[in-house]
Amino acid sequence: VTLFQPHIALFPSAGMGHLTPFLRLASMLLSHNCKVTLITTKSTVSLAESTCISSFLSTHPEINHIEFQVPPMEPSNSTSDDPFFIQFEATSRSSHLIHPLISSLTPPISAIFSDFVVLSGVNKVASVLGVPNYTVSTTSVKFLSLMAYLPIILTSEYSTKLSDHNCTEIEIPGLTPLPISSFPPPFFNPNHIFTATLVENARALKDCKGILMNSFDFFENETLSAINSLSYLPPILPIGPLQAYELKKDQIQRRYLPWLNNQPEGSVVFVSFGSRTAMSKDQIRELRDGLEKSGYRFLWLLKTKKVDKDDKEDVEDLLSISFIERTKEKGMVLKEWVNQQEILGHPAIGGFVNHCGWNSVMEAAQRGIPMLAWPQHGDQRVNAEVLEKAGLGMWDRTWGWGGQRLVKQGEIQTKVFQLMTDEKLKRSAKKVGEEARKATAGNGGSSTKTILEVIELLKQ
Ligand code: BUP
Repeated sequence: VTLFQPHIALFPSAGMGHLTPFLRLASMLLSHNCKVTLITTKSTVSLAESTCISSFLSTHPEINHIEFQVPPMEPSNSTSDDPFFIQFEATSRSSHLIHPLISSLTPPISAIFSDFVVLSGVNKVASVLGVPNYTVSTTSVKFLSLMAYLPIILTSEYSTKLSDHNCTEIEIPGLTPLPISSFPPPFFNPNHIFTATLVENARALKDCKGILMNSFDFFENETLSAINSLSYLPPILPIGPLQAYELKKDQIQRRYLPWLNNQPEGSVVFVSFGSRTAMSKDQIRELRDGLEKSGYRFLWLLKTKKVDKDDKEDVEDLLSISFIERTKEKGMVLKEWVNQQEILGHPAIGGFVNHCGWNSVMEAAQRGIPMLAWPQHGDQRVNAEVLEKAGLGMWDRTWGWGGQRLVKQGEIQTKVFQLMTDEKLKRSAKKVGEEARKATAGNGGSSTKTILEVIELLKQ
């Protein structure tokens, strides 16, 4: 008997935050006996993306890889110089062009799993091919519900509200009110490419088959029950936290491992602001002094540029040789790509200072590591609200968006101390970890059941 093997085409968008959940999903689909085609753009914005794609493919030679040449855009007077936003827009505008690349594959495609950012174009391709398109969300359910409502929020009635300084919250049907201070600043400008791209794709949400969320029932319980009753959305399908995939041993650099292995259990603060946060030099110095004054051991992933290829400055120049000397027993500063998931799983890690990129939040959730959230841009303030409510972490709303104001060393020192000593937080974070592992366990976990049901549907 030959069993029908669903063939799923995965189409992520730009940046590690978008690529990572797709690769994790690809690996999961392979383990459930699906055939996978991975569509990536011919050139990527960051070096991390291209390195990651090639090492993933060399570990999984059974994956069919298609490179999609995104046609160059007219040089426009763009509302953003962020290379990731520009790539979002370019990929979004040309996403319908993947049709000839996937229309004659053998076996034929059974479904497309595509990024929210390319949804509108991919829906059209899916409909011509007569297959379902599932959106893979790379953010929290709460932020997704904000994006889904964005076309309505940007109508004139809401725009007036948004520009009224007395208005501090916005109501979205079924959800607890969202503070306006958590709205990504580009949302106040409907012409901003980030906003315009999201609005166009938000309008297409209702036409996809379902939204696969890297989240789990326990973590966003209230939002999940509310959102599933909204008629303008297809089913929301929590399938997370998505699990790390295996890489060949020689592909992983682990300079930090011997150091981490020598640190006492739960003693190290891990500090990382994701793959595309460029912190100012002044802020980096405050963070350096705050960390040192906290007295805790630290592993710090330092970045000064949005795109990794441009990040060339030495750690010593940025932080001073005397700091490196003074803290060499207590701390390690890295300016390279690490295996974050592995670091978070190391017993020495006791707390995580992080920007709240959604992948990082799910990785911390899975391990029950308490977080000090320091959101910088985009969905991150909404994500910080979510993780605080779930009991995974804390944050100080007065720190503002990244770069909005200089957060002083004393404030950082105090919060790091709280992060590492709050026993109640440790217990609630541990509980989150237990629930995350339950959700992804064998056949009985809620997230496992959900993805298996989707695969089953594709076999029919
Ligand atoms: Br940096 C770094 N190693 O050195 P997020 C990141 N990661 O494994 P972002 C590493 O990249 P967006 C490194 O574990 C996570 O899975 C990290 O995604 C991994 O944040 C991913 O956390 C980064 O979502 O993207 O990069 O800021 O802004 O799109 O959320």
